Amino acid sequence: MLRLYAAARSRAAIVQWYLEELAVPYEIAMLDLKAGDHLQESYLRINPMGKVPAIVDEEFTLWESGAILLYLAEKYGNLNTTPEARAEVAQWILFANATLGPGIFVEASRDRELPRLLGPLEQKLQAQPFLIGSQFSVADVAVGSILFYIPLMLPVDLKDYSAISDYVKRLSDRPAFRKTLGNRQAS
Ligand SMILES: N[C@@H](CCC(=O)N[C@@H](CS)C(=O)NCC(=O)O)C(=O)O
Repeated sequence: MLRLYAAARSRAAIVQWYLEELAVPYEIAMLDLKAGDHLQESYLRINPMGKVPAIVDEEFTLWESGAILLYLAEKYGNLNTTPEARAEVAQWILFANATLGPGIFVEASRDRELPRLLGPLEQKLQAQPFLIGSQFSVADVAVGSILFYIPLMLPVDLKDYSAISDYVKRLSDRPAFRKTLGNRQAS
């Protein structure tokens, strides 16, 4: 069975949300970061960077949440097979992890990046319910997770971005989300 290496209140919840969406059977290996479980030799063999999440799926080991989301979409999801469609999905996952997250969670860049990044997202979500047209996809898991974290972790009000707020609400109503990311005590 696929094993997800996780820690309380970590980005592993993003991967867990997608596993639930896909109804892929999995088990969780919960690490205690305060106790340094992630720096033990046994875990460094799984992720030499000593970070969660990581997965082991049969014989295959993978770390970095964005790479894991892409892998799960490829293997268990209904990812479109054209290079263009797959690249669009990769674009949103990389945007979430390399541009949106750092831009907003790093205090030094927040004031500059927040309107720059949320403005176009707001426009997109005014025009369509999900990032890639009318269908929920792994792109929404990646970007939606970051958007969900913003008001939880930062003194940032999304009231000027009503389409983004509605989008986060739409994602938060999904059973798989409620069971994982939405249940912050468990995840
Ligand atoms: N870009 C990585 C970030 C991984 C990461 O920083 N994970 C945190 C938990 S959310 C962690 O393991 N921190 C422990 C540490 O850095 O010692 C991903 O998305 O997987």
